[in-house]
Amino acid sequence: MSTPVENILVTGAAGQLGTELTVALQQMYGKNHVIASDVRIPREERQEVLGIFEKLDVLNPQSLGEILDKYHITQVYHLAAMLSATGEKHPKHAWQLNMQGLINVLEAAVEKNLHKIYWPSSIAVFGPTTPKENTPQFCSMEPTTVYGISKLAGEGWCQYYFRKHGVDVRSLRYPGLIGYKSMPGGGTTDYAVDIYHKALFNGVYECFLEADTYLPMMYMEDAIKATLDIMHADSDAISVRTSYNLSGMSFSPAEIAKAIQAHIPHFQMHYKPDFRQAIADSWPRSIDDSQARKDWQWQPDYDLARMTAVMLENVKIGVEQGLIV
Ligand code: AKB
Repeated sequence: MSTPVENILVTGAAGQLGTELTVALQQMYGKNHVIASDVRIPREERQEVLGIFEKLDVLNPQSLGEILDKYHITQVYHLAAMLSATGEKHPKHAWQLNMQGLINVLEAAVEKNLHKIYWPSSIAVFGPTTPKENTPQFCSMEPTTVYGISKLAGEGWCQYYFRKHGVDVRSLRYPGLIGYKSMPGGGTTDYAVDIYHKALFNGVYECFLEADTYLPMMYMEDAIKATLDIMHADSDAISVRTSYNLSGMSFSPAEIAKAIQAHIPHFQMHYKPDFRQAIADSWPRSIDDSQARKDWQWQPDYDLARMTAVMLENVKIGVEQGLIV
């Protein structure tokens, strides 16, 4: 029996994760089977990377349905969302986009009998009443940001559609994601990407978090691996239908600065905390991801030192050659 052809739609494909995930999916399924979409038409360089592209507002269920039909889509990686820091500036729109967008995709999954859905959650689902160190899979969750509230509610919706309608939706609680191929936008963990650019080209960085603010983080290659691994695991192995804790590394701004100074000794860091400090303070310092390790054999490959070496080398090449999209 031959395996059915999978046609994949990625929403929010022009974002930091979407850009890299789209490329990884193209390598796995073939360029003609991956349709990138975003609410905005990306710059030409990024469009070239994304391949087949459709402008799509996930808040419009009719447009979503038309694209699903047009390309005979069988799986959706639904990434379109507003992140924590921007969400605090536009709380109602963040709620609408993050919640209604997800519900539109889950409804379409039922109506069109889609094979699988991927939807990212975040460490933002945790809050001040959550244990900060080695945060367990199941614990008190009282998020303080609109983004976190929407992710926690979204996890509930995913589990509901799985139980009630049998939608095979899978999800990971990403920590801050760090990669060199594309820039993040609107998150509290974004400093950990920006710092490499400023270290290389200015020799100094002003950090919007305090020196000792530990946060869970992950190198992009690990995040892509985790995403593809959970999506390819046997359905029976997925015991968590809300979202899995996922851990790569944890570090503070002072520690990433020290890791950079091992390569660029004159690099200087200054601290000027802003409103994002309160968001970071409400999140865990480290994550227990033993359930993911047990269920689908998750294991990260990168620590801070290894990631820093790769980031410094590739950000330099990327910026000089205009490869960062
Ligand atoms: C953010 O900072 O908002 C995101 C996240 C941790 O989900 N990177």
